[in-house]
Amino acid sequence: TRIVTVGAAQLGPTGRHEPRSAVVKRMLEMMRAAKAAGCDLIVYPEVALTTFFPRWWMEDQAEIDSFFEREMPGPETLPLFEECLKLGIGMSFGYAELTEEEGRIRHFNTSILVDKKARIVGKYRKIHLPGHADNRSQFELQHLEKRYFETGNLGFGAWRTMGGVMGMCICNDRRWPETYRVLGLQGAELIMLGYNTPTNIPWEPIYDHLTDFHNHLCMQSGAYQNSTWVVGVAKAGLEEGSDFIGGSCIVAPSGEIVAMASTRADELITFRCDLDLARHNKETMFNFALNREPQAYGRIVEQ
Ligand code: CDT
Repeated sequence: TRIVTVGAAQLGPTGRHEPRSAVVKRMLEMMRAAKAAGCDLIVYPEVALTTFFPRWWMEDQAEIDSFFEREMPGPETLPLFEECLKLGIGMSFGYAELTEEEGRIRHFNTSILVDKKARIVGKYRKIHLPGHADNRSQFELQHLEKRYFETGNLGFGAWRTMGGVMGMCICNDRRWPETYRVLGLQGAELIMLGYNTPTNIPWEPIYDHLTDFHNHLCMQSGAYQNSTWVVGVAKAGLEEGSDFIGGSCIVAPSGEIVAMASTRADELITFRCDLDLARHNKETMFNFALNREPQAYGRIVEQ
């Protein structure tokens, strides 16, 4: 057995003017609880440090940038890293990243993986950006990720750390089978992802009644089809008018949900994940080397 005890740290709503220090305090409380519960690793949601700002159309770049982190760790996030080091626990969380690359300012929806020595060992920038870039002002709540973020430019990475092969993706990525497969092809045994998912998409309401079902459906199938653990962590509850689903969960390589949050507030769920369980189906049903037929899959990567 290779046990990695994981804490999925669901966050309840965060207000527009709630300072990062207040969110970090909540995150630290859950980190201490996770350590007390024997966790090796704690996973927080997408854009964990602020409210989920892409719901608003904004034009003032300074206002937009106020939701982004220019350094990681920065002064407000350093306590998370210090506590990681003190407790000897790994962590992953999402944040809006502002960086200068190729001589220009860039904005990404990012998550990082931090090891038990508080070193950033993995970084992922969201590839499947949902929503729209145009102003749909007829709707009180929009979803402007395509306006505020660039498509991630780091690919889907997997990292050998904490005794296993770890992957990350972010929210809408979980709905795409290619995400898990590209991670699975790198041997991922545990995939961490955070999400901010509204119960209602005003311009596309056809499946609103199935939001929770689709949330679990895609993570469970991704876990099973690639024989990997999946840890899905929500920002949940009523946040500035957005009604976000909860349902944070830990999914086993069998596709079964083995732990699930029951509230839509700050809530920690934990599970002892045996990474060796991921090995079974990687060697049998989903032995990729033996059973995949990539010569028939060409259309998947056609533009
Ligand atoms: N954050 C995020 O990616 N949310 C999307 C909802 C998009 S609604 C246009 C999701 O896939 O859950």
